[in-house]
Amino acid sequence: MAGSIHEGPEFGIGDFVLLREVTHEAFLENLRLRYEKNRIYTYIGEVVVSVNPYKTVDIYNQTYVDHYKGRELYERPPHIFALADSAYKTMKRKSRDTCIVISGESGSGKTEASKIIMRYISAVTNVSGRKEVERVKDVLIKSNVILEAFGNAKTNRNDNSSRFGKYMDINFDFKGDPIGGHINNYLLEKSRVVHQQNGERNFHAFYQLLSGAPDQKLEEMKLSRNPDEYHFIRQGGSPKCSTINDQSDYRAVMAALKTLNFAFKHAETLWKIVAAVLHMGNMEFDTVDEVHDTVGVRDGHKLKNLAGLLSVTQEDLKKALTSRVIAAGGNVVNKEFTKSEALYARDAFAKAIYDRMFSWIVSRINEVIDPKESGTGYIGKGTVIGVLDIYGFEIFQNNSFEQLCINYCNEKLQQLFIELVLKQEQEEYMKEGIAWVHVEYFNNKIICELIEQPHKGILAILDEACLNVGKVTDEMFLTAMTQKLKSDRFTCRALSPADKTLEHSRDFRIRHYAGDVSYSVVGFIDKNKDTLFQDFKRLLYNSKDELVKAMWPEGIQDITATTKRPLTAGTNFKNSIIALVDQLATKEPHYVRCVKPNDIKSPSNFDEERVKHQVMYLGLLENVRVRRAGFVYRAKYSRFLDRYKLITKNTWPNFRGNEVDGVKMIIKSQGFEKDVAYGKSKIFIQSPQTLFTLEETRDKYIPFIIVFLQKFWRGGL
Ligand code: AOV
Ligand code: MG
Repeated sequence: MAGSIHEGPEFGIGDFVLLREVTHEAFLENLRLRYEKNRIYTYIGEVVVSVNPYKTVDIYNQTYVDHYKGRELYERPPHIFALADSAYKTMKRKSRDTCIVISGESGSGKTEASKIIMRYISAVTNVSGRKEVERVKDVLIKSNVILEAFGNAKTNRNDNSSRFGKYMDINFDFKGDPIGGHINNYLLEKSRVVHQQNGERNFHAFYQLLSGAPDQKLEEMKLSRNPDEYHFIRQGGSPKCSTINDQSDYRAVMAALKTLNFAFKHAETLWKIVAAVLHMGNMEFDTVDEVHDTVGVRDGHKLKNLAGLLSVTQEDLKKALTSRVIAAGGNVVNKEFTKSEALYARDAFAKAIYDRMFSWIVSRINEVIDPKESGTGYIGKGTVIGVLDIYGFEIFQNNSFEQLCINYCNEKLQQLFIELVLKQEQEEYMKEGIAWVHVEYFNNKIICELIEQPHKGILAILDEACLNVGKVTDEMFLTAMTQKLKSDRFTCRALSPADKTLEHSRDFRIRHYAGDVSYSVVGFIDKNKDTLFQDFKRLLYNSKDELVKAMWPEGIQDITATTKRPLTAGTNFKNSIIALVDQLATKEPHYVRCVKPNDIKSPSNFDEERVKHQVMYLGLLENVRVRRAGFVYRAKYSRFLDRYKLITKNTWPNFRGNEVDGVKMIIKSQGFEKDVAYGKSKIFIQSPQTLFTLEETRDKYIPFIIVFLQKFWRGGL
């Protein structure tokens, strides 16, 4: 662990900027070498590249915390702690809001990275041991347990995949201690509540309840322990997952709910809602009137259970499941459902109730971690470090509306990265009075525009299709896209009568920065409209359970009241992502770029092709080039002097003159004058070789210095 960024050839090079040549081969070779030696972190300047080790690596303990605390990035071997420390120092010393943006595809290690960062911040703060601050830290960390239970699921890419986006601000007081936080959540993938692809699971909470709840509780909820009995959680065919222990996770969630001060009865209601969704999935309907094609609920017992769990009357529940009230021309009429309408309404109901519960959980956590409520007595919001951990880029066998949103979000973050990294570099050069050299960089702005442009983009065309009162089909939306979109990033085959049987005729394809993705339009209009009949809202608003009622305040509305059409799911998502990106742009950014070494979750397989693809689309090589375009390395004069003063007699042991003069003496003594530039506060070094030589010379002198110091301490000098 000891040593600087310069660890010796057997561990590869700690900063890609210092590679002797910038080629894909050299980049991959270095990444592979480091990965094989358990060096999972490597820098590109201040950006951390992290490779998922798929095994426990013992590099996060207290010794490591102490080793990185208060140090500069290049003084220690690359580590995510160094980045967390750098964000923390900026926040504390400059009182600047900072953020850490973690990106990479599904399963590359983003969520783990965000937790490691939080634990590091927790470990280095509150040195005076204030009880309230300890509590805040505990609450911030435990909130993850709850959010992951209700918002994560096993997918084919990741056993613990985040199915919602999360941006968490941690607020600090002037001492640099955490005093609270705030979470923004983005679009929970609620279609998972009613459907899972082969090999996948529903959200963890369902399995946790069935495995972990005491017998008596399950009995009260009329649930069996066997997940195969429930339609909504057995479709993926894999209720057991070897890396997950649902039983102990249930206990952890219960403990976390307690730590976060969730009222006991509220926690009970959350599990009742989970149970209600399970029962809902098994609700079946029979046609009772062939002529009018109307339905009734098949099993009265199931209806009774469900009504009990939601604290609503059986009568009202039955009505809402089998019919809806429509206001037409001032008249209110009751319209009975057909069988397929009833199944559709049931699924919409299940998704909505789960989604609303998730949002409620986030808002409740926000109340608890609000800096004003935290009990630390701090007034105001202090300074923040924001940590962004959002769902990674996804390409599944079958990609739908959710994948479009997720991938759009990744496009936006990539765009922000490009802009900020370039901008930051440019600004640094200007600030230091050093000339800037332009570097070509792939820009994905055109893909963002293809999706988000007002009136012209995919989401706008989708909204237009949803606005139409008549029956607009997904296929019509597809045709509208082919007619309106003019971009070489978009291709599609509109449905022609001859094509009807072909699956791909419902697909459109986008060339994303991270690869080509085919999306199936099936369900797009429905998912974007995201309607839930007022009948269900009213039903839940009338629940005797005060929490269920509080989750559905709009149920109070009268059926005849005219209301504004709510924004569509796509537009809502787009707005929230644009707001997020704007917010991130105001903060000083730090980046973690996560790489997935293979698709089989193996700790010892470095799949060159897969990694190369990620290195390419994450623009890592361009990142290195930008960084090297001018100078590979820069450091404050004082830091540089401290580190290298031992290599000349003139500066060792103490240099009393001006820092810049001291630095110039060192550079001159090694003959590197032509390879450096002197900025206002920093020295800039152009070639990696110069830095290597400086480091090697320093290493050579260290044994003499130790002997010197030993003599000094013994009074021999
Ligand atoms: P993700 O957040 O990037 O995917 P995770 O952070 O959930 O990915 O990582 C996936 C799995 O990889 C974890 O459950 C761990 O088993 C393993 N892993 C990742 N990082 C580490 C690490 N530093 N040390 C040990 N194991 C690790 V997604 O949320 O699917 O986009 O949507
Ligand atoms: Mg994740």
